[in-house]
Amino acid sequence: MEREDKKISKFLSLVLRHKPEVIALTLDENGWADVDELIISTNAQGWKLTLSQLERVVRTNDKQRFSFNDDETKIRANQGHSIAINLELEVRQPPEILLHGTATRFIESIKSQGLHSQSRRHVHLSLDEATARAVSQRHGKPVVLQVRAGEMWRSGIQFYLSENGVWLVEAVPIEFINFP
Ligand code: HQG
Repeated sequence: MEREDKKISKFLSLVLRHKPEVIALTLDENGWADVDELIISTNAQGWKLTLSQLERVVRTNDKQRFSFNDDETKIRANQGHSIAINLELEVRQPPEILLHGTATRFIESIKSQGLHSQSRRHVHLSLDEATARAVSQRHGKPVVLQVRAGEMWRSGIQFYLSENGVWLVEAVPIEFINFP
C-alpha cells in the first residue's frame, strides 16, 4: 500500500469502525455508510479523497478491511468495530484450532478471565501463526495462544467468519485456551 493510501485506510478504520461522528457520518444498522456522503464529509476535514482513490484503497488493502455493496453506493468495514452494528455474519464451523496473538502483559488476566472482546465487538482469531504474531506485536511482547475452537463449537459456542477471513467469537472461556 502506498503511504497516502495507508493514511486513508487508517482514517476509514476510525470512521467506519469506531467514530463516524468525527466527520458527522451516519452508518446504518449494518455498518454501511453512503459512499458520496463519506467522500464529502472526509474532504470537509481537509482530505482530498476521490472515488477512484477510495476504490483503490478498498481493492488493494492489505487485510481487505473494507467492502463496497454490489452497486458501490455504500461502503463498510468488514470487521473490527467497537460501535454496535450488525454485520449479519453467518455462523460458521471453525477449524479445530485457531490462534490469538496477544502480549505477555495480558497473560495473567487472560488466565483468570479468558479472552474478552475488550473495546471491540468480538475476540479476533486467525488460522495462521504469522497473522497472530503480527496482531500481537501491536500490544507488546508477543505471545500466541491456541484456542480449541472445535471443542468450543461442539459445546454450542457460535463462531463467525468475517468477509476478510478473520474468525470472530464473543469470548473464549479459559478452559479452551492452550497457554504456551
Ligand atoms: C487482550 C487488527 C487482558 C487481547 C488485528 C488483545 C485484529 C485481554 C487486547 C484486530 C483479555 C484487545 C483485533 C483479558 C483479551 N485480559 N487482556 N481477559 N482478553 N485481551 O486491538 O485481537 O489492523 O481490541 O488479547 O489484525 O489485538 O485493525 O484486539 O491483545 O484482527 O484491521 O486485549 O485488529 O486489525 O486488543 O486486534 P484489540 P486484537 P486491524
